[in-house]
Amino acid sequence: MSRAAPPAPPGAEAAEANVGPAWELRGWRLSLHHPLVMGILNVTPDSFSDGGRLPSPEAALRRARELAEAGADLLDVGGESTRPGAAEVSQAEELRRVLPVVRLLTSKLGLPVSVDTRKAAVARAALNEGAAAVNDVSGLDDPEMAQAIASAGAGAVLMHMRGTPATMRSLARYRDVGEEVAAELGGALGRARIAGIPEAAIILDPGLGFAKTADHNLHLLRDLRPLLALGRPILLGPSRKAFLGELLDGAPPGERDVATAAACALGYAAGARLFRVHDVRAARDALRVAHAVCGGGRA
Ligand code: HH2
Repeated sequence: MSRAAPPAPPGAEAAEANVGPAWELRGWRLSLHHPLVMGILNVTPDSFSDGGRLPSPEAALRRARELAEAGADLLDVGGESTRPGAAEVSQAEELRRVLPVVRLLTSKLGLPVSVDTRKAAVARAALNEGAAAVNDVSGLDDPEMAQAIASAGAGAVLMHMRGTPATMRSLARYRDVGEEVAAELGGALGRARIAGIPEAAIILDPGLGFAKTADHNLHLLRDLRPLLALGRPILLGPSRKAFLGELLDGAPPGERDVATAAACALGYAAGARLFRVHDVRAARDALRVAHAVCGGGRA
């Protein structure tokens, strides 16, 4: 008796059509034929789940090695918490936190490093220290950011949010969250293209938790088709976020890694290809299962 092939998961076809073979970032080529995991390295005193854990560049390097060992494909270094209500960090302070860590990681680790920043000056300095990509949660809000990325030949993650971390909560109002996030992210994509950032360098992110309610996050995880229609691979950052805590009867951030892995697997089935997480091993394992179930074979 022969079995019918399982139906393709929603988004899978669109994902295959537009991911292209690889994400190209400053000489690195990360294949998108299997899920990619971005390990989070927050060098902040106040990040919502891991603030204050990495007091020195050496501690950051030790943590980076653990993330690499667990299977991270790249590492994302951030010097500013963007949790809801977070205060802005000065450029000088962000540079002081981020640069020594980027310098150490790019010289000691054989993995690409991205810098999580909204400031073009911080991006430029990190790129000078060897960072391969910029992860901009503001979607190129700083008028000099697109040029900073383009002239370095760096990769770009363009995330959707509204307002700033201080104001975004009140801006979580949508008629159709998927269509509106895609339309607004399309503006950032246009700015990237005009600045000359190559297509193969650009990744899009709906910004889970950024000007989104829990229901908006669930809707986006369920249906990424409007974003996939923009024609670029999708990154998701569900890691330890409050909407998972709500689903787990108020579990604290440190107890949300299994839920994060589940969200990654479902996001993969919906068409996302990159995942920004704290617990790399858990996400990696869940994504290997998702990849095999979706017909991609063994990752
Ligand atoms: N989420 C956070 C930070 N950067 N970047 C992208 N591309 N996508 C995300 O969803 C995303 C991101 C917030 O999480 P975290 O870094 O854990 O916390 P904090 O902002 O408090 O440092």
